[in-house]
Amino acid sequence: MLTSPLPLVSCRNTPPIKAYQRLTICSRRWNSVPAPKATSLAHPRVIFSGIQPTGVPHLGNYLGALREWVRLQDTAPKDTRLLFSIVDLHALTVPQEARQLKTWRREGFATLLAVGLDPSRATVFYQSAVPAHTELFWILSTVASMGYLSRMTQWKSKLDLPEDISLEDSAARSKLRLGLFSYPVLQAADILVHRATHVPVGEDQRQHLEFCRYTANSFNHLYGNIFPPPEAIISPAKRVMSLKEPTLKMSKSHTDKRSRILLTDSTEDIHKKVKSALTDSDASVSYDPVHRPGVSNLLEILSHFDGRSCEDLAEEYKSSSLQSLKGHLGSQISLHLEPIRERYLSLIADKTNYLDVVAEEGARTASANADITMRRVRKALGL
Ligand code: AQP
Repeated sequence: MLTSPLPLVSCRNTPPIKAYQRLTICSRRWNSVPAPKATSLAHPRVIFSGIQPTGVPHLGNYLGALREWVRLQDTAPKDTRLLFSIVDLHALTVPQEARQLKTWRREGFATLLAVGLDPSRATVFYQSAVPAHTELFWILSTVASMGYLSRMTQWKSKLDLPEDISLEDSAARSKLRLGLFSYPVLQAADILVHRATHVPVGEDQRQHLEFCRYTANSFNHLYGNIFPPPEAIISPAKRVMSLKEPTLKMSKSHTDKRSRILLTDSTEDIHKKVKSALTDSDASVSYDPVHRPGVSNLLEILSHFDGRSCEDLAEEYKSSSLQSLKGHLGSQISLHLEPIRERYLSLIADKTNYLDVVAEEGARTASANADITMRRVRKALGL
């Protein structure tokens, strides 16, 4: 049993977290997301998801994934197994500077606890600490379809290549590395090694989940029914858009830092970033994602905190100004993120090795769970 040196982190029992949970849970939209259904009686429910340590998580990661993870943790039946990972091996699909990656891994881990993941309920671990992920990756790569992988969009967007480019193209061949191309196979291994039945992710990951199901079925077809086909749980905040280019998703790697709100931003920074969010020449407020993506993104973000629909919010702000919408949104975001930021700062400043202890315990539990799968897989393969 782990004991946190920081009372604020013990998320089930302390008032600050309770207050935060109330804020989260009071959203009607949020509550309207049905709890995941069990896929099969033969497979107990297992929820797995991960986040890359490619920078401090932002509002898109939070609304699209992390907040959902905490909601599931707090509402899932007791016999549901929960595993959440800092998927550091995925970060290597683009070149990384070692010292920077080391810092981001730790910051990412602290963020998972700061948002409310409770290590006494959920297993929180670094992917690279559980070698079964990479062993299964290799095994799945022997059944994964090259044609399917070549049609996926992630490797093209990471290399700034057009979506219709093929592997035959010389630009693709010279830039593409095997790790980036086969990233979805490692992601499938992450999920399947834990026999996950449900995977909470943002909309951008739906394609990878479909690939994972396809690969699980291919394996099961050849070697027996080992893997339950996992279902995606897509958060209501499907795609939070960039504050500077509202037709692109908010992302850790966008060059303009003002395009994203970090979970660790101060109230002042949040207000500044929201104020400088790109809108259009029309100073009024209306909800029209196609023609007015900037202001519509602001309304969408507000609706994820406020619980009302974007149309209702647009109606309310119809007769006031864009500036007052931005002011209110900045306050709502700050109010919600402030307790997370405080917990994050105490975790990062903590002089005991609490984060390392949680990570080691998480790695042990995750390895034990993954080893059950790998024993079945090796037996099925004759290894
Ligand atoms: N803008 C977003 N809106 C909603 N959900 C999002 N997610 C990411 N961005 C948004 C969800 O966050 C989870 C973790 O994502 P990730 O960090 O592992 O990978 P990513 O999707 O590639 O995130 P970034 O921020 O864009 O990172 P970089 O810039 O490094 O590629 C996932 O569930 C994802 O859906």
